[in-house]
Amino acid sequence: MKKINWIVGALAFIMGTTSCNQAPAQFERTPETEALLANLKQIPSTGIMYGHHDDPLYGIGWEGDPGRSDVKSVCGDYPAVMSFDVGHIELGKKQSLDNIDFDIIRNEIIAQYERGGLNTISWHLDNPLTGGDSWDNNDSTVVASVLPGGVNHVMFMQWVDNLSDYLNSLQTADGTKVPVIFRPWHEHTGSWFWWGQDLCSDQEYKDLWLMTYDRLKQNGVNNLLFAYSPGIEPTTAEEYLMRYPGNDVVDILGFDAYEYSREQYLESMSRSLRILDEVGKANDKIIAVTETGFEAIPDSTWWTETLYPLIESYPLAFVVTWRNAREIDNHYYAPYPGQVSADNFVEYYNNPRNLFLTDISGKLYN
Ligand code: BMA
Repeated sequence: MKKINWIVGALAFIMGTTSCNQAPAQFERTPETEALLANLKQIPSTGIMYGHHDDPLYGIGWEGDPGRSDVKSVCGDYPAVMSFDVGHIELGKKQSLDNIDFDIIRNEIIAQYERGGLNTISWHLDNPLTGGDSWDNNDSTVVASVLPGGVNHVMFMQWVDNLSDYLNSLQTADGTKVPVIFRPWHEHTGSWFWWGQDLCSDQEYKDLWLMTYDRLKQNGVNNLLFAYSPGIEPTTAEEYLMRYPGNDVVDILGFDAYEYSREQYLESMSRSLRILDEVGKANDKIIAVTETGFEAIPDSTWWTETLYPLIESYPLAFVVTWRNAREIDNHYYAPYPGQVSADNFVEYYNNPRNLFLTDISGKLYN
């Protein structure tokens, strides 16, 4: 044991002294994850993948029906990207914050991988200081409390360990780990989450990201690409990058933007896309609209007359719309059969530049 430690130490010393300006060690990714990273860079030359949060879990008027998806019911194909949330995995709970069994989420993540699609995961975790939820933003010492030396540091590391176990458990029957895009600490340029703009300093935010990244790495989680996704608050590339934790710990750049009025959406999307494109090119990163949508899609031509014209000229890998809640009235962001924008969604689907599962299956992991 001692001897091995000594050899490892000596090797680390030699490597440290032979290469200068070495970046922090990166994840040793699985081959499938490495292939995904390379393939995602090629996606924009063919089009933009469409994604939907919680797509196969539930929809309008149903929950847990095998193979069902509101998107598929409307256009005949699954989304290329499925987004999931692992809020409450940190607590060791059986169910997520949206009351879905983590075992079911795991099965759907594996199923989406096996049919050739992409998965992305967000984390609406609880507030570790107050015991409230992600949106409990009354205390601005929460981030500091989980950093080294903070009163919640030890507990928080356990939370990341619980998350790590789950991410490591995303495996097919033959033991292949499913690559996922992990999107932690999102919308941090707003102040509605406990890790938001007014709730911590720039340095505390970066430290939070790096600490999470390092712990996942130590725990052997090697099936992740990392996505950085502020909200629409940044007005310049500098502001977008104000809390950026670094090119070696981020693979995908994005932002989250919602429509509340058409004018506001056109303005914020145009600005955020311009900034994203600029920062993406400067840092050689994949870019994506990590969350978007118009709640209850009351606009019958939203897909082809609002969303598509905004995104079409940008080299985006994907655009994800939020969930079709089965438990909250009018909280949905993809159409279902009969919904007012359903026909228009089929038109969006028929545009060969909008990529769904059958367009990308077989092209992401090898
Ligand atoms: C929000 C809403 C909530 C949900 C949360 C996490 O935007 O959809 O109802 O709990 O996302 O999925």
